[in-house]
Amino acid sequence: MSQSYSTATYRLYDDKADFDKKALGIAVGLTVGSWTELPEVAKQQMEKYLGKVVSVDVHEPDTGERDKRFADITIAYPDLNFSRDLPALLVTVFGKLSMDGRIKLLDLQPSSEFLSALPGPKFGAAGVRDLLGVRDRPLVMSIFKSVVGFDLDNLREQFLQQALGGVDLIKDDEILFENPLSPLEKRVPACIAAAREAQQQTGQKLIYFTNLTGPTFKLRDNALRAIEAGANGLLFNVLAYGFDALAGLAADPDIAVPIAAHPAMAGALYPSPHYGIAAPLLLGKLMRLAGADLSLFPSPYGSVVMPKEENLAVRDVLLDAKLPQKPVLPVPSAGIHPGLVPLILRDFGPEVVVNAGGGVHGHPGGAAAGGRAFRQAVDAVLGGIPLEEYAVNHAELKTAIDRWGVRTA
Ligand code: 1AE
Repeated sequence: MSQSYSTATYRLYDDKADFDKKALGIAVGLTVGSWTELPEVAKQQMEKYLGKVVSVDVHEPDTGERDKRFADITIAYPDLNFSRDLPALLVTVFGKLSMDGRIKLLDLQPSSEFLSALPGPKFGAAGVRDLLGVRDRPLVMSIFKSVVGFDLDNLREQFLQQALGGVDLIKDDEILFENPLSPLEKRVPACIAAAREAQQQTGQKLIYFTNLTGPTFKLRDNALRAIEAGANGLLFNVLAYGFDALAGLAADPDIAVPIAAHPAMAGALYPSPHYGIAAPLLLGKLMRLAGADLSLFPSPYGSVVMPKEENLAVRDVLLDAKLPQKPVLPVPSAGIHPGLVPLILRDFGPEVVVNAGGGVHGHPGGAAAGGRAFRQAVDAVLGGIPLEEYAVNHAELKTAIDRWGVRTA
């Protein structure tokens, strides 16, 4: 039977290194440790555990700027060497190596055998749409703002106002943890009751992504407590806990609600050209393999930005039809306002969540008007009507445009 391998691709900067030698050093060093010194009989036994250099693509700068010299190196790792979980794969391919010079992990191509061990998202993009009964338009999400130090009545009212605006999804702020003013057992029922109240007026279903927090070993209990209290979605700060914590939650049959992955701390990992993990892998592929139903990440347009090419690469991997795990809803976020909706829909297409906090709550007419302005902006774009023209008969959109303007590029 032929052996299966998972591959990793790195970008390695070095002004004078022999990149072929470096690649061999990685392939051997991260698998069997040493090779040339082994006696022939040991080599035969160890061969199946030995990493292999797949390619070394050297980029010599023509300007003579030696610090820009790099190579893209792909190494194949025998699946025999690690168990079928993300921590084992990540530590194998980028454990000690992540600290060894100017090296960035660009991509992982796990074998189909490895992939088949990861169930991925329970709902995925289509499943979330099924829960909402919305299949024909981009979804709109609103983020709670001003949560710390606010009591239950205030949060309930904030939730109601957001829901009345006709948004599909509402997420807690990621910095809302267990606290005496708005404990999970009281906050969730209050918000879900507000969702029902709003639904009577808007006719619209809504998912509330309650922030799942607490020590790692209490996450499962806390998730079940939230669901018991009525939560129909969970927000999770994946990178603070690790991908395997998400994988455990997503695979748990008792946690039968969608999970939105927040990118908190991602800035410590992806933005450097020299170090860390590339955004499409970190916020795209790994989130999907671990089981996020929605993945949030900075957009190219708002207040916290990611270059557009990188951004669309995150989107591509979340939706890539070739991966066996269900596609994940991309949620480009941070500093989004209704005047950005044409750009978001142009670049991301219909399978996207338009997500805003300040862009909803900062609407001069309040959060309900803010939500309506977003829904109107989406309708305008889907109808092929410029926002300014649509705004003539849509007061909330008009006010939003007066406040934030319309970005065309
Ligand atoms: C990239 C994450 C965005 C997020 O969580 C958040 O709270 C955004 O808020 P606004 O839309 O920038 O106010």
